[in-house]
Amino acid sequence: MDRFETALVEIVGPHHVLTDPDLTAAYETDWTGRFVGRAAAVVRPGTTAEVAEVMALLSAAGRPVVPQGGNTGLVGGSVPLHGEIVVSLRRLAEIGPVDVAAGQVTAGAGATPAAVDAAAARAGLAFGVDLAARDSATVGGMVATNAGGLRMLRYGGMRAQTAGVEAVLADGRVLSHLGGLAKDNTGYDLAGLLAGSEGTLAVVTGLRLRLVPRLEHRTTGLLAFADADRALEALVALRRRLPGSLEAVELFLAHGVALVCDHLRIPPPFGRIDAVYLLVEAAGAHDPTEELAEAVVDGVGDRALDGAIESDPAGRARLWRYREAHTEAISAAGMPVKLDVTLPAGELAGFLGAVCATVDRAAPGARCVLFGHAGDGNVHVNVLGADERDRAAVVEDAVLRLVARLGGSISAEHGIGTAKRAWLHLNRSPAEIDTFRAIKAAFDPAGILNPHVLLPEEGAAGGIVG
Ligand code: 2HG
Ligand code: ZN
Repeated sequence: MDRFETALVEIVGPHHVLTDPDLTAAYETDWTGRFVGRAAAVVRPGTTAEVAEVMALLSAAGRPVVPQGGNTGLVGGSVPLHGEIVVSLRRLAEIGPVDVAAGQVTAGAGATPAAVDAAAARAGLAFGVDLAARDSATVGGMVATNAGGLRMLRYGGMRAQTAGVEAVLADGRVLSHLGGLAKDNTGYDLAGLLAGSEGTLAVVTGLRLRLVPRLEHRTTGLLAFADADRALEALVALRRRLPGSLEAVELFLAHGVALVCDHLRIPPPFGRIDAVYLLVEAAGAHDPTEELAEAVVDGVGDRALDGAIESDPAGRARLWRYREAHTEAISAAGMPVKLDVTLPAGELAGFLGAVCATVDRAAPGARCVLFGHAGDGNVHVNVLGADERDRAAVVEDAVLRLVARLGGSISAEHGIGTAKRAWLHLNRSPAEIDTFRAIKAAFDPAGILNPHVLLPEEGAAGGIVG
């Protein structure tokens, strides 16, 4: 063990500095298996004070760091691709008592959203962000990437849930602003800035999270359509008719359902595979089943080919699995190239109709699977059979340029990570990127925090195809 490792061990204890490749492997590969690195070491501090000491040591030694939560990210932003030291925040999982009066809770960065929601439930409240990785993602990682999830439509994403933040600066100083006051105009909104900063500005160690009322009555509907135009017209009608109870409107298509059905060995909805599906969830203090049924009959009408509504947990889960199993079913079929984009509402149908042809031109024979959060205009474009490096880059370039031409965002909710940094210029002007660099330099002058993430490489022309 060298002097540096000995110093780390003195801070966090011998069991929490990992260098054995068998032990570090899980921290070095992202969920998709597409981004694989090798960490100089994995350090697992157990308190904010330990994170501060670790950062002071790493900063003095000029050692680059990748902060890591649940490592469920999809853009290569939390793995040590350049031999960095991984600082895992998972042990900071403590959740404080729910402050019922404020409707808030203080949680360690390593708490999972499921654990925060369970704590909130005991006080009759809920955590407003829900996503498929609810048992393995961490709230610290979710604020670092400003995760969106399944209920973004109703409650907003992680930035909206964050009433305060505690974070350790690169040099080990601690920023702590966890009071959660409803009104607090005392200068820059550092919590808002850290949301979406992807570990490049500071290491998030704790959060003051807003909670939402726990709505005990929930109803889920699945609707099948012959095309995207009709599905998106139905989305507009449902939003209009369910302003107080609509919680999610999710989208998936024939090729995704076919993969899910193969993977889970279940029959397709309504006994056949249709072109486009919307999964709709309404929730309220009173049973919204009738309201949803009326909205479907009167608002959607014969635009839909078929539909089902389920209110009991087992029935709802049966409908949700067609949507939630997409990521897993796609990964079971190969190593996907993942794109996560938002389109303006008026461009969504056109994009859904055009993007797979764009993928096919870029990588003939690749399989294009589309699904996502229709209510937010957010499409997950997953491409199978294009993971070979050059082929992946050509697909990414073609799709992201199409998105930018249509006025969309090249990263809706997964972040930029290492995967999308070459294309940041499609959405952000030189003046914005210069401002990002100035902010980065103010927080982390030595540039040791996630140095290969988010910001384009200095001097890079941007994109890979002219
Ligand atoms: C989801 O909406 C996640 O299920 C994952 O954002 C998306 O696997 C993906 O591409
Ligand atoms: Zn998503």
